[in-house]
Amino acid sequence: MRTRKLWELAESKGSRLIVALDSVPVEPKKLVKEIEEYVVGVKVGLPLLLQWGSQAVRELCEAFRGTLYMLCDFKLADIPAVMVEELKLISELGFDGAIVHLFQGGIKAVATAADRPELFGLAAMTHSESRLLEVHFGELVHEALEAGLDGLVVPATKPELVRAARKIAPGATLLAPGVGAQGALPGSALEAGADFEIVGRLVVASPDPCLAARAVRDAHRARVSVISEWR
Ligand code: 3DU
Repeated sequence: MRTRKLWELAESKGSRLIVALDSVPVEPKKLVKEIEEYVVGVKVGLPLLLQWGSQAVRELCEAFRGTLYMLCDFKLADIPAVMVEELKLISELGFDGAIVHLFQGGIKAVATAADRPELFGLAAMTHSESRLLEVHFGELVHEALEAGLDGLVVPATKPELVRAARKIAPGATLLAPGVGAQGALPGSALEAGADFEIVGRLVVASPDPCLAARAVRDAHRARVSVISEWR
């Protein structure tokens, strides 16, 4: 099974938390060291890359890929030939997985590339203005499934879409951003059927990221035990 590392970390650390690193106020390695105990992985966004540079991203992957799932979110949505090249470079930086858009089409060709990281297709977005994607939600999920992607990104702020994705793709690994700063409560997306919650500013912009990460991890633990009693 792909995403094995992610699930093994979830099991061994008792965590369903992936922290989104976008604008980070301190040196990324220092921040990740502080929260490492409570998270299964970190998601690296374009603001971090642009602020700190690709060498810092490479060093971050080198430092933590042994203990964390390293997820890349560079908002990829290009023609297949360019995406294949981007994903090869992302793999070389040391990432385990990458988030890709689906609306541009051609993801099947991208997914067949040899040197690619694990791929999570973005099926819908968290903000209310993202109507055009939402109209095609079911088609985007099917596009990802047909291409054999490893998982989906679904919005915690729209639990009905998390539930729908879980129904259409029962075996997919579902990652849900939108918790904290964007309004969804920690654990709410897990309850709707997601497997992991992606949390950024609630942790990263906190005066005490370590404490914030632990609080979210604990909220997840409470939900996961209730959920597994249901199943
Ligand atoms: O709002 P936060 O600070 O918790 O960060 C959420 C992260 O998830 C951020 O990196 C953003 O780029 C990403 N994301 C969404 O917020 C919503 C989506 O639909 C997809 C990705």
